[in-house]
Amino acid sequence: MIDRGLALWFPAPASFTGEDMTELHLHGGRSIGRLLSDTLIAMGALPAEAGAFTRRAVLNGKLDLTQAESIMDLIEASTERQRARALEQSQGGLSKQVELWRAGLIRAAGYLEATIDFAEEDIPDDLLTKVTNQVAAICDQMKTALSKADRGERLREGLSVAIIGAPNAGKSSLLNQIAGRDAAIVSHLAGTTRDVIEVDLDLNGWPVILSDTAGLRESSDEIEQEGIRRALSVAERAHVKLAVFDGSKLPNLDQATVDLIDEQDLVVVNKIDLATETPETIAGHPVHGISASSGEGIATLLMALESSAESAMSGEGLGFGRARHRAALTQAVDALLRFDLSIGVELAAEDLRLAAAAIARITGAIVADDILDVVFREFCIGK
Ligand SMILES: Nc1nc2c(ncn2[C@@H]2O[C@H](COP(=O)(O)OP(=O)(O)OP(=O)(O)O)[C@@H](O)[C@H]2O)c(=O)[nH]1
Ligand SMILES: [Mg+2]
Repeated sequence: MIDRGLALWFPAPASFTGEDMTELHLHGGRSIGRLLSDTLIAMGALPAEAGAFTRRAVLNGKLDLTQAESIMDLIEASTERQRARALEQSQGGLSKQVELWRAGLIRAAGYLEATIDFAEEDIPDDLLTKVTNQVAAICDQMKTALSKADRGERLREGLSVAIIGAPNAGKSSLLNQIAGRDAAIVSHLAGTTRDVIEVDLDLNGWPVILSDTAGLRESSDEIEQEGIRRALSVAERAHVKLAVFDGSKLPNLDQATVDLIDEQDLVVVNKIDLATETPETIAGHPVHGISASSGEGIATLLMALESSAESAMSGEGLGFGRARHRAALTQAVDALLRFDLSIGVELAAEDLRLAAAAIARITGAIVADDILDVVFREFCIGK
């Protein structure tokens, strides 16, 4: 006797994995769990590895790989839009798209191969035109999907936004004001922040990772230099930068910050309580006047950040947002760009088959163990 509990029996094939399964529900004490698993292992059971259940579901044809990935995305979704996206993918939308492309390519290859035994003059002219047009259309659709893959990836992982600016501009105060808590140390001493401090935000369902960084200046302090190096590297990788200027120093603008402003960035003048006159634009960008200490102007700035997030992550057909999907799509597109009837029908058909095989790896219609390992490594145990 270990405990009193509940055994739930899920007979095949309607269970999650498609196999006979039993769940044992016991009281949550650690010693109960340990004794139960020791007992089961002694009886010959094996402990589950990461993603073992979903992997079985895939191998038994209950789910394809994109649906398995969407389960992981659902578990990790922290905002509403991430959840909705993951749920949509779990319903098999990606798989349908991949299957349409794959079936189209296989059919086209079949048509070409059927003409191999024909004398050249017997091949209907419009057949070759039809195949060429169809291949071009599929290639265009794949290129469009590839061009949207970045947006899909951003939605899954969150938009990275870096706060940059001169020391004392009020970057940490801004981070704290937005986060609604004292996440970063604020002080009147220039050069306070050294480490990069990250805060997760949910802007109306759009996931954003906001980073506070060290103030940019020449410094002889070794630790501060390292902080500035990190600040610049975060700024370089960020999707959007919030360039913060010190309103009390106007009309002086920190040139190092001005130089880092890119098209998609937002420009902020802080300490408007101390500023006499704020410029309307800096580096061609409209200026958001705020006071990080009082909160004035923050709501408007957040609305601007939300629309940046929306334009960076919204849209239809964003499902192919994993490195694995992108690699397969790129390979397929490469094969289709190579496709050329003038090199001979047989070789051309081979390129179509290569493209079909590449694309099939996305759903796992053709699946190798190493791909399964990559997908399920990220799962937690028990899923
Ligand atoms: N008057 C006024 N003071 C502010 C405002 N925002 C920040 N401060 C003050 O400015 C000083 C610097 O603020 P921080 O947020 O530490 O500045 P920082 O840009 O993070 O500075 P470093 O970490 O050194 O790069 C602190 O004394 C803040 O209280 C503001 O809107 N108005
Ligand atoms: Mg700081």
